[in-house]
Amino acid sequence: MKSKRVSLIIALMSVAMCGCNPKTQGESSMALANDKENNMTVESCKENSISIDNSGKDMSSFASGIKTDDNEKASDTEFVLNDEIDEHCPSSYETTRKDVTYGNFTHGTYYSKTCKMDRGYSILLPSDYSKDKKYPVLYLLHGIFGDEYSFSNDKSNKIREIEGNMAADGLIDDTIIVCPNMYATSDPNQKPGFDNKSCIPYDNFINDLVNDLMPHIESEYSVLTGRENTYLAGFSMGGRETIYITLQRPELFGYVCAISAAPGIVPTTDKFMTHKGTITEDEMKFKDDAIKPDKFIICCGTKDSVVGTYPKQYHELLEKNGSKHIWYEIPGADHDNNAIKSGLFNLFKKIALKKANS
Ligand code: FER
Repeated sequence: MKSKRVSLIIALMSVAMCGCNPKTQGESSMALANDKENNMTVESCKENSISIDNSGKDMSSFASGIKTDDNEKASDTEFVLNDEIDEHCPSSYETTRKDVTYGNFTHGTYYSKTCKMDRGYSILLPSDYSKDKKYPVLYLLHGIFGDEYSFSNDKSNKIREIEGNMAADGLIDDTIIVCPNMYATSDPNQKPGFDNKSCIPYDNFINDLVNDLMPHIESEYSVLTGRENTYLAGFSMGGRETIYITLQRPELFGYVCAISAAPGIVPTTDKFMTHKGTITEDEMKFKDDAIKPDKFIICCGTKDSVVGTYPKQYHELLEKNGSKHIWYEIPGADHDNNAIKSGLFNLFKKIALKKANS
């Protein structure tokens, strides 16, 4: 697991070596490394933007978090269903249990009118998925350079275990988890990168999600519809789009969690690039008459080496603009699976509390 962490650190160093961003945030004090050892190649570094050739390189540390040891930072304290946030996912919910049959990931495609092409998604279906039942749905968005396999191929995020164990304990109903490809471009040759043009498809995902993917899922699978049964979560770039989508379409999602959200919703410059932003700081809020999510969680690790304190800044902006949400920090977590597990667990815990009270 250390090798992945080292490769992310080296990757970040190669970006820092460009030295093109004067205003940086949360930079680590790392020694310079030989370029040849780098896990990704910095191809150009001009006008505060960096293009990175990600072809064939392992970018999974961005897409689904830095890998950590199983159960590292898991909490052993006894779980109590209440309205409190548990900073870490309790180990009893992220551990594989012998008596639980977990859901399985499968893959599907849909035609996207937004992107004018077929697009893929991974979908976690409960082990006893049946057309005779209807299930709530969580849309779970990956990080930059990711795709629909980022979460399903990474066994250390414990998505199956957390959903399966909480359902087995009767805390939540069996829930379908859809992991889309969030890069909503109509140009098959366009690739993600740390520059504004390469990020447009991420901000375009809202159109693909609402107009193409959600209708597809609702017609192809036995799902409950409506905001009470429709949840949204995302990690890093997926966390950024989770916040953006929630502010634009708050009536669609009852329960939302943005984990370690990346910068760029509002204008800023971080160590990777200068972000034009999609909305202004004043627009970072729900519209006055909006139907809002029941719970809107924003969280981040206290040791996040990639997005630093940007999630906290989103929280502060939302607070300043009077938009209700829950903010918490995950002690000791980096840009990693401890943050993902914590965010997912607390999202489901809020859903569990609603179920218990209904
Ligand atoms: C950035 C910092 C972080 C950024 C994206 C990220 C597009 C995303 C990281 C991830 O998804 O892991 O400035 O700009």
